[in-house]
Amino acid sequence: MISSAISALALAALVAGCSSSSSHHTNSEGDDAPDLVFYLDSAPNTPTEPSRWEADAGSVHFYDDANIESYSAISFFEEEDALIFSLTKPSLVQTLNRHGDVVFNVISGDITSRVSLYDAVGPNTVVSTLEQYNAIGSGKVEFRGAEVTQLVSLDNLDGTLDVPAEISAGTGSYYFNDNANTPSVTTLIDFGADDTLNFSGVEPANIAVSSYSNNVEIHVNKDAVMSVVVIEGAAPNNTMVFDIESFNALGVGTITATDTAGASLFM
Ligand SMILES: [Ca+2]
Ligand SMILES: [Ca+2]
Repeated sequence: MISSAISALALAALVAGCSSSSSHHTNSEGDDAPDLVFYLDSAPNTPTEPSRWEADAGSVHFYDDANIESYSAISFFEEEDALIFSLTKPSLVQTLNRHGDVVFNVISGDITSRVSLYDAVGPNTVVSTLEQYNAIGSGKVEFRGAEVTQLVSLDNLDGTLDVPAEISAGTGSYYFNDNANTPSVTTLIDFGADDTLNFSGVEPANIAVSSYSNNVEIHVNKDAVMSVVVIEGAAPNNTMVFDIESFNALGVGTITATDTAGASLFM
């Protein structure tokens, strides 16, 4: 389950997307609440083309799940910002100064999460441990131990009825959002008790739920715009799933829905 506070953040982050261009503002309360939250694992990335982020819109907190491989680069990371990894500190965290960019390689098992803070220090500043970086006072890098909910929009995965987009929720905790105003076809694998699927911009009459073999299929028809999600293997043998309530009763994850005003349905 996910608290409404987190889902509000989730939607805000989904809307804000990867490149923050909002105007400069400071956190007027003067507390630790950030102005913006970004989830580094949510954007496409490769070792050679890291996802790019900016921390110049007030206080920005970046979350990175160390159990999900990711390569990210952050510009304008400064005193009021934080980079928060989801694990308690794993045995291997490499910290290096590469020509003024501070690079963290967080290795969890055989999974790497690399974050580069562009132009974070002078080219000759010695930064070879996490503690040395934090002592500089240019933003905090922390390991908080809590799993970070991954936010994934199902509407930009390019799935079609012939070739649905396929996404696994097997590693980590996921919050999937499917906007009823954008067509999409998605297969979810390993959807589990720590995962949530939300349909936004819907009315109850738009949603049809059915099950066949062990799969659960949700069709959302909003003014002839179709969003289809197949949750593989979610229904036990001989179990009928025919609406959102009967799906949620299975205990294999949560489906929620919100109308165009953002109000929760079925709650
Ligand atoms: Ca990661
Ligand atoms: Ca959709």
